[in-house]
Amino acid sequence: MIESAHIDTFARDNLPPAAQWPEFIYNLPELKYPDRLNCVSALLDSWLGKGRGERPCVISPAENWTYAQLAERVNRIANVLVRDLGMVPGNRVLLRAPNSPVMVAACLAVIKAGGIIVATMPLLRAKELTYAIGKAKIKFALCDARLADEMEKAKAQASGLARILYWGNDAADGLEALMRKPGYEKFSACDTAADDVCLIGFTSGTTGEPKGTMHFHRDILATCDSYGRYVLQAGENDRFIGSAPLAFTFGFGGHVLFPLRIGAATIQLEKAPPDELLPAIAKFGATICFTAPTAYRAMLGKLLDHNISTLRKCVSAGEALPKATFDAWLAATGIKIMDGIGSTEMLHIFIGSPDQKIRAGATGMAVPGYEAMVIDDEGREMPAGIPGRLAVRGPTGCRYLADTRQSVYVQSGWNVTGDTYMMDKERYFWYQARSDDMIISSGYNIAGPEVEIALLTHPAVAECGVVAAPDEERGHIVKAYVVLRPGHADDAATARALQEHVKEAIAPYKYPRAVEFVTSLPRTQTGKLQRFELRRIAAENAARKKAS
Ligand code: 3UK
Repeated sequence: MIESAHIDTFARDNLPPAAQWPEFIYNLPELKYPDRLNCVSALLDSWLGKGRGERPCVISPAENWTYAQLAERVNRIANVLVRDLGMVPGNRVLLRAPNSPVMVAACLAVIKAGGIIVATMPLLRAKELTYAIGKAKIKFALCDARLADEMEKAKAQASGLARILYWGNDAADGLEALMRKPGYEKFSACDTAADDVCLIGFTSGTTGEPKGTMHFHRDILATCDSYGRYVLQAGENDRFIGSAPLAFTFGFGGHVLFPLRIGAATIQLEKAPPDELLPAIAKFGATICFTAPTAYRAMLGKLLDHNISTLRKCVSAGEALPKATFDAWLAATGIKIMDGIGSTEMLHIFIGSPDQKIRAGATGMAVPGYEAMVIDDEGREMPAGIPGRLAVRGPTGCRYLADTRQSVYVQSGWNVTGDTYMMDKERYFWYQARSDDMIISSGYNIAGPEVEIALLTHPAVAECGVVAAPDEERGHIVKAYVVLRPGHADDAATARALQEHVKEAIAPYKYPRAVEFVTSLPRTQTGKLQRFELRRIAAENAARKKAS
């Protein structure tokens, strides 16, 4: 271990025991980082040294900053953190704001000063904030003043949160006022170790308490130098846009780390639902878009109203990208959506394909720098063509903050993501389902997402979720919750048409025996379908029917 710069050793003290770490591999020359490394020096300050300080860096509806302007904001916030708040290296700092230039600067400032960012989704409530504050022993928070309510409630409930600094309210003791102090324009980066923790990302916690995943300075660069460099292959003139909150590592990587690593520009939108993302792509001339499959689907119907001719690459992650969505987007825009599976534990995408190698319907191949395989329940590697559990390792990996679930995600040195995959002979990985989304009906194993993909090829279907519903006769049956496109009747005839459609698309025994029409589907703040919620509703329904 390299000597840490952390004075507050909490993160290091709460790393999982060495025996439970995944194996890390650094098999690309780019991944051999120096022992002393502050990733913000590499992402931001290095560009000023190379005379590129005047290049556009952060673009937003309200203001645009060059690299030099962002660097100065970062220095000013870092000085406030250290001199006014008394932050020391290793302290955790909670960040609460919609995506915005200041949010980007705040994240980088904490890391530059040797702190650890804990970014939180704007929609989180006091209860969830309190959990993060307690779990990560957070002392300081930087918060957009518009989100003060829940922040103050959390402060009242949580112990240990010493100080919240707000911005955006013109307060005399607010962040901006402190930033203006003379002498704050310069700040030399804390001399952190490459393996000092700089980010704790909480998982969205679909079941159980959220887990805090810990990432080092070198991990931040490693995701840029593996996925960013070899799969995304963006250039310095690219303008990145996207909808994921920076608190979701998909968004932090996609719209902050990847552009900064190559000297490109990032467009920060506070809110980017599909009907705002399209005009923003047109307005700001975005060239690379990061968003979820549902957003691509929703944008499909509105493409004609916007000129998005600047767009050249589209990345999809968070959920499987159905082939129907890939095909329709390609037909409408000429762009092949780059599917990629990533996770909070792995920091970013570890399976995906560069443009030239994309295969419609497959997630892709192991990202250079990563190794992936499919294993059986005993951990044995499965040959091509047999579905099993996905296992990966590479330069990033799972290290939970004080959590016994570490040994669930990491088994024999491999990160086991909880997804069922099949690898083909050419080493492309084909998504089947989350391992717990497999439906067992009359002894058959049916992957809910496979039925969803089949349903989505029917013109009446806008969105759908397929889960197991309890059934006396068969144990469980396949049940589809369907949101219809406008102009289709939510009646028995449509339900039958959808059932017939599935029977023709995939093995007939997989068809949904029950179809229920709904107006929307439950989703997490990261855009994922909450199948467990649908399962709960389906179970409740079944119980009610039985009782009546
Ligand atoms: C699922 C996918 C099929 C899969 C994430 C890119 O989603 C991210 O992180 P989370 O921790 O969830 C991880 C889980 O989500 N998943 C993600 N992408 C795909 N399933 N195809 C995909 N393309 O179950 C995985 O285990 O919220 C994604 C980058 C950073 C991220 N944090």
